[in-house]
Amino acid sequence: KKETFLKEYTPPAYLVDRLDLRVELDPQATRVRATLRCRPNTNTPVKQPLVLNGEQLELVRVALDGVELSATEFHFGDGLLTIAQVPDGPFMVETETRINPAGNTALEGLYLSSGNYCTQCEAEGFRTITCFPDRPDVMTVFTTTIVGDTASCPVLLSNGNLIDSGDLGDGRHYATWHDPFPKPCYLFALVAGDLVRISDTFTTRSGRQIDLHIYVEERNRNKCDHAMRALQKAMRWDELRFGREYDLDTYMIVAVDDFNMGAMENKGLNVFNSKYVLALPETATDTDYEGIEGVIAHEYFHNWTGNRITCRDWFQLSLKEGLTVFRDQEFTADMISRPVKRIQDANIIRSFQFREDSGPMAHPVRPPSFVEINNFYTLTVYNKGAEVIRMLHTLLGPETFRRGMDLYFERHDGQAVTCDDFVAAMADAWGKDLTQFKRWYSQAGTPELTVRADYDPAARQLILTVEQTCPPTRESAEKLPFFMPLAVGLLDAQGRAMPLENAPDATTRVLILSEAKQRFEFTNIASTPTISFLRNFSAPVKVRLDQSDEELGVLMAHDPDPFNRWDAGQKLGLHHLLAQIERHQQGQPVQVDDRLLHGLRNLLLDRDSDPAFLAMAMALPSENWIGQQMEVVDPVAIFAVRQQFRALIGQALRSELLQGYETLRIPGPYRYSALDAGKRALRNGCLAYLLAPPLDGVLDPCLLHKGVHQYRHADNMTDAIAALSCVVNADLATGTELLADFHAQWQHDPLVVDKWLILQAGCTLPGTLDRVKALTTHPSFTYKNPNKVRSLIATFCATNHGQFHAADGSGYDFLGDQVCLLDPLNPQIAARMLTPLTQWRRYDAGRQQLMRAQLERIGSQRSLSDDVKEVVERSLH
Ligand code: B3K
Ligand code: ZN
Repeated sequence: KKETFLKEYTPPAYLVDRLDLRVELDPQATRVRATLRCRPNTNTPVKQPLVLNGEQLELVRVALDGVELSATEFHFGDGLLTIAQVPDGPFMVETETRINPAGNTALEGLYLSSGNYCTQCEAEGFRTITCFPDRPDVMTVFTTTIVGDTASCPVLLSNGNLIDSGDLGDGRHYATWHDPFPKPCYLFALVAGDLVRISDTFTTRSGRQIDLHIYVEERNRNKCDHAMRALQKAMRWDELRFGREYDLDTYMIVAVDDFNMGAMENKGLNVFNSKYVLALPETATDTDYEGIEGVIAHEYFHNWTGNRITCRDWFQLSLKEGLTVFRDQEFTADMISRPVKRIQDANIIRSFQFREDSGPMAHPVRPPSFVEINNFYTLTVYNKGAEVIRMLHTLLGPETFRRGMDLYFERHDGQAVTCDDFVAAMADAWGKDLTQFKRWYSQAGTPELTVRADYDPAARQLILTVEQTCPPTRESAEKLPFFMPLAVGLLDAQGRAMPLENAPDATTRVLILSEAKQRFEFTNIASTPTISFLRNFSAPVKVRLDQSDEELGVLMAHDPDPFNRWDAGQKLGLHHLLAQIERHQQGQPVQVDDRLLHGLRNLLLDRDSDPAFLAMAMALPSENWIGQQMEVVDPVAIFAVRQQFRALIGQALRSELLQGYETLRIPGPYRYSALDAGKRALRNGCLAYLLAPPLDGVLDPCLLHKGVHQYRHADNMTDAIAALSCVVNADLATGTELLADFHAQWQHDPLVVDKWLILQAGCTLPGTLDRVKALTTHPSFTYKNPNKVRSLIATFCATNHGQFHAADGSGYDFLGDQVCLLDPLNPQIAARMLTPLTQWRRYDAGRQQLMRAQLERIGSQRSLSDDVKEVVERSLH
């Protein structure tokens, strides 16, 4: 594949108004007949040949306006079907192709999962089903007839409305679906198989009744309640918050076990990874419940942001993804807790997106080019893209932002548009120019702010001087200044919020930074303030602002902005962790500072704050975030010191932790609610500190017993897995025994088996790599299922830093092997697994060399996928 460039975009030469598909299912030889009603696009002046995409399919027949074409009248090869001579006006093309769903392990296009047929077409999978202009700016009305075996495929589904069905008398039956909304082919879906249907309804605010159907395998019939409730909540929320109503009469969700990502928003027929649908208290954790609610909502919200208004080309991916992530974040904030959700999302940006932004895969929210688009479904496009939308929301304010959204829907419904179109609607609603703001779409890298505070008591004035820089990235060495909102508050020595002039709520001022260096004055400031900078993480940037432990203590105890209250604790933790990592590297013993212990003790004694917030405030900064503060990342030292901190904190705060553990117990049976989930998180956080293995290696047996007891008596997966995880990471013998028990109990449930794999791959006791290697041949593991691969391989390579980064390179060697093994099966997953190696430049010379060697080894494989090749090449050059 060649690199594709945004600047080379040209409109399609031909449009397809209607597509009639007839798909006759067969595991090895599915026959697809397609009828395309085409017409020249008036936007393209010169007459051109008709070029359709078509890959991995056998072409049986091509006809133009009813006449079969001879071999000289068309060309089929290199992924394209070209017909040189087509009529000037509208015309009809028919093709017949044959495909092999059973042989499709890449899980793109039409494939089988547990014997059921399903499809994944985004981004460019439709071309492996039939010949078609596979680009999102060709929007077509689809009519799809599916023919399948009556016995093995009682259910036949596609987008839109069922308009016909019947028996063919030969052991087969058929169903015809019509989708009245023109759509790009990436939103096409087909599902066929032996599934059961769970039904409910939703009445829209205009009084239309929508049928809601969730299709699952029989064994999962009882696990869909939470997903159904989530869908209803999302539908209501989008009406209330954004005035958006559902448009078809039926909304279908299908859960399959084999899926490359979380889920897919196909029009009227979402296909989901079963991980984001199925839940029972005894099989799913609070985190799973929250994830299901969020992903169901995300896919539902795409119906307006993605489907009704779609992307002109794949460079505009963030148009739908950044915006839809913003929408699902807002939804979850309303469902659980706004501050907690904000902290989670900011953590994702800082721990993972910042790292992507500083590595070889760094790209702007709108990438200027790509080889394999599947490699650009990234944290930058999704999560930084959502931060960009959030900055607009902060700049415009909620009402103006809503008017901007309304304008966007009004102007572009039914169109395939660009990020510029979206920003233009916002600019018009605001009445201000957003040209500079759009640099967020074209410049990669994380801006770094250096903040200086000068307080003049005589003048009662504070001057904040903010300088912004942005490191060079592949697409540009020199960066122009970004335009961003900086929310700032000031606290006095007692921790009281100081009144501010020009602050909408009197205590938080939103500064607008647009220059490389800018001064901001705060007048009438009575005493030396403590600065609460970047409240609510108002821009996705790194901040350098010197603050003492005392100042951080004030913020930690009193900042009315929950994000900064949490962040002050993180900064305090970070400060001490980094100091001790340096000591550790010099061979000195690790100590935990009293101020940190004091802060943590206060959290444990806090009976007023939201327990979910306290649980996050209790957690030490992630290994990834710590690593980003270091010139040369020392993953083993980071792990060791952080681990020792946890053990020392567990010892020093033992009685408070035990007390927290006892008092947070929730009476009665498990129920998923944000409050209960928060309590469980805090209580299990206490348990994790108590069971953190101490330096001398012997854990108090009575503490270990608490973990075993909780595991054995839990009535829900959240508490069971939390306890099991503590035990597995504290004591090898007991952990192994409980893991065997867990497997015996749950081996029939694939999603629970994933958890069993995750615990083992994440185990921080020595020897994990050997156990992971052994598990690759365990009957409960298969390379063909992406969830299994992520659970075992990605958990070890991307989260078990202490062992993956073993100085002898054994972890890197293992990952090299795994990528080579996966690439021929599933290139998308293979390329994802590669991520940890892309970071090689961040480590010491020895590790750099070992990681590089693996990249080179992978790169030298014969017949490497475009997916893996692109990541390897960008990483090495
Ligand atoms: N749009 C899909 C992702 C498709 C990924 C293709 N490699 C899910 C989502 O973002 O909602
Ligand atoms: Zn999405």
